[in-house]
Amino acid sequence: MTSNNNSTISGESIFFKFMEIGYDAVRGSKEIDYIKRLKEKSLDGFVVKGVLNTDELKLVKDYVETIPEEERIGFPAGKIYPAMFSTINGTKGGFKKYFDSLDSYNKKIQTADSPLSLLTQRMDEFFKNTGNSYNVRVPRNTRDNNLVAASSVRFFVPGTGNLHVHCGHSHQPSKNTKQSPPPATEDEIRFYDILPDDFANLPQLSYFMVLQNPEEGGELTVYDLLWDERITKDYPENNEFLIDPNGNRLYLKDLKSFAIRPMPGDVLVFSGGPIWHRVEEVKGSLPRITFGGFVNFTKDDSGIYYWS
Ligand SMILES: O=C(O)CCC(=O)C(=O)O
Repeated sequence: MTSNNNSTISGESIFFKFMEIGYDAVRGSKEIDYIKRLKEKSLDGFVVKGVLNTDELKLVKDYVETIPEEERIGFPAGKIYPAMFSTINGTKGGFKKYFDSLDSYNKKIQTADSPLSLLTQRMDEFFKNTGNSYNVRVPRNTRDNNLVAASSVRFFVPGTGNLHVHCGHSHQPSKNTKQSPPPATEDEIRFYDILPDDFANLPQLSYFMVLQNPEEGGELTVYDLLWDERITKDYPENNEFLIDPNGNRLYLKDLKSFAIRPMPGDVLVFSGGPIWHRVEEVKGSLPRITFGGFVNFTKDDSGIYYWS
């Protein structure tokens, strides 16, 4: 697929298999399981247009802008709400901090007429349609059986709003096993210790709905480079080069890449586990606002978990 710069997907060469579809077409047909196609690698990503219509989008966007500053959690690109599951990372208070943040989020989504409830229900419907042969679930943590967050709102703030090059698989244990021995105290828990037993760590997908695009920047750049345990970074924020298995620098400027810029109301799902990618710096006065997370499969491939 090649494309010009006015499209959602743009670049000189579109070297991965990406497609765009309307939400009505997805809802109207159960013949294609798009999520399964990503797992089977006959597709690398897809953009579903118009998952929220203009009125719904306005309602949701206006609402998320009222989320109090003190409830938003800082992350390198700006703020996130609620905290990400990965904040349970074996440091003191991580488990409590995560579930405190989730409590406030759950209250908001359980309020029937809350725009956040509309958004979470629509994302659930979205996965039941795009992954229609799977049993679609949000994971419960095995420590106290509470649901983790299905998605999070990400505010990419102009000035700091970029996400350095990464791929989902490099952030988690590559083996589909848990840490051993089990953590003795709450403070030792890492999020992957309390994932359900049938949760397969690999492969992982990324997804997000755009709620607001910035005036400039904020596009997702995907690189012609796939995860390999031996490809590393010298420090997490390095946004210039990776290090190949022989210790040589792989400069991003020398890699083939293309850009994806979904419109507000669209959802992008892609193989963000294996594909190295980054979010470009947000410019102008408007923050980039997305609502997203990850998708993993069950070990027997009968179900998918979506989570943040
Ligand atoms: O745009 C977002 O919300 C984050 C995209 C991303 O880099 C990811 O999901 O891995």
